[in-house]
Amino acid sequence: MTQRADRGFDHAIPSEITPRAVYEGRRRWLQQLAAGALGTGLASWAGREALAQAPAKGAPLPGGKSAVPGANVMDAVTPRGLATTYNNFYEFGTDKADPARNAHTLKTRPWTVTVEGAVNKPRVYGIDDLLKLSAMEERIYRLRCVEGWSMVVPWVGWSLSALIKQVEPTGNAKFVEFHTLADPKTMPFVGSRVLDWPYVEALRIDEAMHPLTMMVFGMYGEVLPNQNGAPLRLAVPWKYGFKSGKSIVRIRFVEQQPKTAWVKAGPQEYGFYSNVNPKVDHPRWSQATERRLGEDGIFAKKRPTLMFNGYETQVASMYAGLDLVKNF
Ligand SMILES: Nc1nc2c(c(=O)[nH]1)N[C@H]1C(S)=C(S)[C@@H](COP(=O)(O)O)O[C@H]1N2
Ligand SMILES: [Mo]
Repeated sequence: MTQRADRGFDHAIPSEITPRAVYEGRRRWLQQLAAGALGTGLASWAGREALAQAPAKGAPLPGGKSAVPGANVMDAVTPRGLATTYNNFYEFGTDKADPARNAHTLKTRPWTVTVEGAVNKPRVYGIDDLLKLSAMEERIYRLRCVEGWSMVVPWVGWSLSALIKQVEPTGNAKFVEFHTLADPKTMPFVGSRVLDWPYVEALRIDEAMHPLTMMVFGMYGEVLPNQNGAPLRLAVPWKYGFKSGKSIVRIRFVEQQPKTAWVKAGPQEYGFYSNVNPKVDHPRWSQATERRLGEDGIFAKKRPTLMFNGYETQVASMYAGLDLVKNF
């Protein structure tokens, strides 16, 4: 288990360095690590495919074609076996293989989502009501992790705006918080000090209302595997992956900008906005490039990271006049 350092959570944990990665390029790995080019657990994914057992197919959850502009990127889809075995879900452990190994204990029924705060119609939704709230769409989104890797996933769900409209936010609703489950009985790492649980993330109300902001119930045409955030998670494709909370239980509309779990863990490293931005480095590593899961060998060339993760046309106008270096 890793401890939280004063500067925030240290991603460079020894357990991430797989024997295969060490075998394949120990010298270059150490050089890059020393140069701060990796700084994270990046070297581990290539070995994962062989190490981890892809989960069995889940129940089918098909989605129709989406009419939302930018909803389908042309990039090759990441193999399902990688997207479901190389995960960040710290409630189940900090190693990329931990969620697939441990998340079978998560109970996704019964499940309710409390929607509250600055709304005219607060409500507690059962998961089966949420599944029917709007038509399921499949959307192929990029997800860029702050650690420097990325993937392309066919998510199944609908625009969060459908739910927001139903509860009628008041004029005081400036931000939306997403609280995720923190159950020490089923989530072995909720007792650890890695983060201040529950995992809370938040968006500005206009970001939450953006048609690309997606409430996700499935991936690859199936119900979400537990390790990917069952029974429902967010996908906010122009922001670093940590803004997309998994296993959401509470959505709260508030007036003040919330203190999110990652901002609490390291305000210098994880800003509230966390828009994917190749020009704003993480204090311990560059964000200029990324490694697409499953695409290359460990030490093959990386690809350049795109402004707003490639969703600039759709989202840039929301940040007009905002200093994106200060508001990182
Ligand atoms: N509850 C919860 N949600 C979470 C996380 C987490 O640790 N706990 N990790 C985040 C991070 S850092 C990323 S990159 C994505 C990863 O999603 P994936 O495992 O489906 O690829 O989930 C995000 N949502
Ligand atoms: Mo991430």
